[in-house]
Amino acid sequence: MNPAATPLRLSTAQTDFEARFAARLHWSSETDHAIEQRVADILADVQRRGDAAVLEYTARFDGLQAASVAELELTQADFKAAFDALPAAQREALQAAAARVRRYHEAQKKANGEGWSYRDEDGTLLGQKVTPLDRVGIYVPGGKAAYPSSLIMNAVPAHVAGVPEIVMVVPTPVRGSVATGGSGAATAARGERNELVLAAAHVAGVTRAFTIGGAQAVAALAYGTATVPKVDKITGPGNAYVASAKKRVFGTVGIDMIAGPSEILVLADGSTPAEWVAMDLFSQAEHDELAQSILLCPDAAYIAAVQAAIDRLLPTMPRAAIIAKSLNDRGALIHTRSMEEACAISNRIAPEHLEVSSAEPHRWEPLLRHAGAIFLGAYTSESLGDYCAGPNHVLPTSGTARFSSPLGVYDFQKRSSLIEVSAAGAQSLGTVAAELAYGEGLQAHARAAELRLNDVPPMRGAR
Ligand code: HSO
Ligand code: ZN
Repeated sequence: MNPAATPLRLSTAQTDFEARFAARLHWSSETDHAIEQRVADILADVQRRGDAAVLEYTARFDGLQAASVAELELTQADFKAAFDALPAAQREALQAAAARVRRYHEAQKKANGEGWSYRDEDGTLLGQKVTPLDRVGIYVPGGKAAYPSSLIMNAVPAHVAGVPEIVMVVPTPVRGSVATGGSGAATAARGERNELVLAAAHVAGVTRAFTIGGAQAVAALAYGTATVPKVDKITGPGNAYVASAKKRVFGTVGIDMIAGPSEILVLADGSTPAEWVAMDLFSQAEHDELAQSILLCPDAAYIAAVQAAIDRLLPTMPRAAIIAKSLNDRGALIHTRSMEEACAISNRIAPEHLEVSSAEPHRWEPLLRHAGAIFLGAYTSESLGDYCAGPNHVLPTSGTARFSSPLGVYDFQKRSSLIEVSAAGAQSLGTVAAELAYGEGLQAHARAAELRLNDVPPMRGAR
């Protein structure tokens, strides 16, 4: 009855450690060919037929019948009504989370989201101008993965960046009629709205919202329809269809990362109560059977204590089955020779979430180079970061923290270079540019530079 969870036990001292460790980390994001094909067809259809195609797919896949896409639009008043209808504790929690996430991203904008410039001695001005995107689309999944916290994490940085229009899409399937054509649904049925998501839209600064989803919603945002405005970038998580659609529209619009299953790596020196660490491992495992929870620790007795805590706590968890499958298939408790070795292994994994569950986290932090987010000390449960500490919870997964960063204000801004050459600057730069331009055989370039020299030389290579 009670599912058991026994993550793989490994020790860096064992001779086959490398092979077994590599096998455990392996994860392939195989793209299903059939899905790719269907998505390509949907994208092309929405591009061709616009609203009519969006309506048809929404009826077919979500069972939601509407006479027009305009009928599927939600208003700010809908967000506000959903917010007002929540219990006070939930309203306050949403507001507290949004306020902390806003403050963090405002600091991020101040630190590295503003323009800059400098002048050469001859008066030439060089700089960089930072501007927000005009319009972004935020995909919010329907069903079990509809997280109001994720909406906050996507919309707040966009809002802080100064994006004037944030368009949310969120499918609201009619119960029991998914993919059946929706014949039983009433006209303009409202579907299964997630009130907490709408309330989060109220606190996060979403401007417009449509109750559409899937590849058809991504297509509507990327190409625009008569009703859905075309956006410049689409962010937010989604299922395989949404991920495939986002990859395909990339180039027409910007996209954020394509996230893999959630991951947590705990580096423990044995000083944190074992139950705390066990629950932190559960917290990511409960997201998804494919999620990965790993403990690295130099203390064998502590590893045994964590396993005992897992055994004790698992039966109390409503999502025990998902947690057990994730820990059994992908989890690991790894005994290392030292904390230094644990840090080195963590760097090789480059985890999405890294907890340094140690009495001296600042001793180890300088050794840690690759991680989406680093949680320092026993009190810093990753879960606090998921909701309300302030930093973004959209983080690079599957080792991509080696080369990428958390979602941030910078993802909703772009930079333009600024150049203003003075009359004096044109003399020195003109000579350099002309020399290189002649070398490339581009006479017009050379001449554009030379015409601005005080002493215009004869054009080289002229016939
Ligand atoms: N840990 C997830 C985010 C999340 N957790 C949403 C709870 N709700 C991915 O980083
Ligand atoms: Zn989480």
